[in-house]
Amino acid sequence: MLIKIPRRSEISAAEITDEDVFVNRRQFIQRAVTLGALTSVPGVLAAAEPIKSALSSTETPTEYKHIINYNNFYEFTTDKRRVASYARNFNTEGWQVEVEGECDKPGTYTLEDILKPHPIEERIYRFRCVEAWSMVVPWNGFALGDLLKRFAPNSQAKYVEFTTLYDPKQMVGQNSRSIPWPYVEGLRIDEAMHPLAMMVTGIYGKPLLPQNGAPLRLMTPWKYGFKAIKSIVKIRFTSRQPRNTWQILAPNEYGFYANVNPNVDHPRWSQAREVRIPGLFKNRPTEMFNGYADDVAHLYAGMDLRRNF
Ligand SMILES: Nc1nc2c(c(=O)[nH]1)N[C@H]1C(S)=C(S)[C@@H](COP(=O)(O)O)O[C@H]1N2
Ligand SMILES: [Mo]
Repeated sequence: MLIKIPRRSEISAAEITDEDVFVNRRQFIQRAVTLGALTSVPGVLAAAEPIKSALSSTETPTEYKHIINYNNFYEFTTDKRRVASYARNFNTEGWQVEVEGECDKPGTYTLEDILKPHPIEERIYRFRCVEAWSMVVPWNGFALGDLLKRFAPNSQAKYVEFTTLYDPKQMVGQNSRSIPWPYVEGLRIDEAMHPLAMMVTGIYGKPLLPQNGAPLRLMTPWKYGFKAIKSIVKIRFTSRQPRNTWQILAPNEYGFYANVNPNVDHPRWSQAREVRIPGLFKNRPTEMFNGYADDVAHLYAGMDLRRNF
């Protein structure tokens, strides 16, 4: 995976941020609730307000403009600052998700089928890329486990594998053979069922943009960002550990677990510190499990985290 540290000129351009709009809207709605004036809030606005999750970090979220303009999505381009423009016309109409493998309810589900039963939450999570940059993102979505349970995984379902859309006409980066497309990722079933694991449908109360993995992407905040597979079209339950795309490409650099770990360096760089976008310096100590150790460390009890990186 390439590493590129942003130049100041590229990242600090003054713009009106959507984040201001988001914060103001939240305050407006909160005030309306306090005053008992909820009925005066336009229906659409009230309905769109996600439920605030107790799982949220109290850290200040990264500005929206950075979250939507600094991306890794190799299906479009490897240039982080151009993903947004390459992905602009990505068409997600008629999106379907195939569910396969060790479960009692396999089938083809429309996006509406997938989303319908799940109330949308806002979860503010730290997000740490293996390239040693990080953000704090107010994701919208719901617990992955709540979705997976609907497909009734059976006792052979030890792992779950996710696959991204393959459509080189739209995703022009897929015309390059640098990566064996489609992008694949996987989790152990207990990781997938962990309450922190999330299916993401939006950011800052807005639908997910193509560059961030529209219409549906994974988020596992204690793992490196490459586990957070985008634009998912297939979910497969399996008894065998799936081989994720980066592991196929460079097994000595990218493991299956990919848990954030300051003590296990990437062969080509240290993981001890990170830069918080849009910063310039790696001046933040990396936290074990990205700061979620109290929640997830038990999943790896007794495992050698150097071997199982
Ligand atoms: N399908 C797919 N999913 C992907 C990637 C990718 O190239 N293709 N990049 C991963 C990496 S390396 C990171 S850091 C995150 C970036 O997510 P963001 O652009 O929403 O910040 O997406 C992950 N999911
Ligand atoms: Mo990443």
